[in-house]
Amino acid sequence: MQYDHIVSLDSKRRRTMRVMAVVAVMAYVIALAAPGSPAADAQQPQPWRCPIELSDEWVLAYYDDFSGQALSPRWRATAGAASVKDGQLVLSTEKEQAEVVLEKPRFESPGLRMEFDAHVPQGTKASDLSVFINSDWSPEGKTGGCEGSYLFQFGGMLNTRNQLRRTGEIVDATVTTQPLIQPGVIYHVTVENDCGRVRMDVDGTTLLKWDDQKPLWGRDQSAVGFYTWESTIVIDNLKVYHRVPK
Ligand SMILES: [Ca+2]
Repeated sequence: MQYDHIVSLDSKRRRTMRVMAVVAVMAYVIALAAPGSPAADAQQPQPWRCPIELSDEWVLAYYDDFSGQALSPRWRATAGAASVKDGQLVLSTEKEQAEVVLEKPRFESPGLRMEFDAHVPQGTKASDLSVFINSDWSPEGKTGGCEGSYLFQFGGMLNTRNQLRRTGEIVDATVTTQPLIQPGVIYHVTVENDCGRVRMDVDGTTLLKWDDQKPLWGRDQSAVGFYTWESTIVIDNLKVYHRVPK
């Protein structure tokens, strides 16, 4: 009888300990999954880390106010027509796409930013007041500059949506339908790839942003340019900045 009592006590103690162990494990798991815990943070996609340390400040690498009589030979129209008129770059096409690429210089840093003023002339059709950076374009290449790049489409698809294309693929998370291009309005546009943090601002408001886990950058992804579709776009006061290695 006494023996049975001892067995019963041991059995109860073991059950209690098992319950306590299960509770402790559950509490540990819950704590690990809590927002801000190391485990929860590890589940979040981490921003891509630059392989080289870059300057904190943005350094002006190229400036063009298109004040010459003709378009600088640095620029090459790869589709449609590009020219200088009234101190501005005019890119136009009546059919399908128009594109102009800045052949030199190229921008190899993983920190790259372009800023410019742009508009579609009053009374004309608006579609794609668009710009690309980190393009793989080369004079010997067979594809247009916008295809192997980050293409920021403001008023893309016949002025129905804004979106980012990465090497031709639409990044669904960036698609919006407002604001769209109003012909005659001059916009100040900034596009940036800052070590994988990709964004487009129009008049100081962020139109799209997206974190790329495998950012485009480097010598083979270093061209920039402009793009439109069945439209005319006018560009001025272009500045290209980069962050330089420390
Ligand atoms: Ca100008």
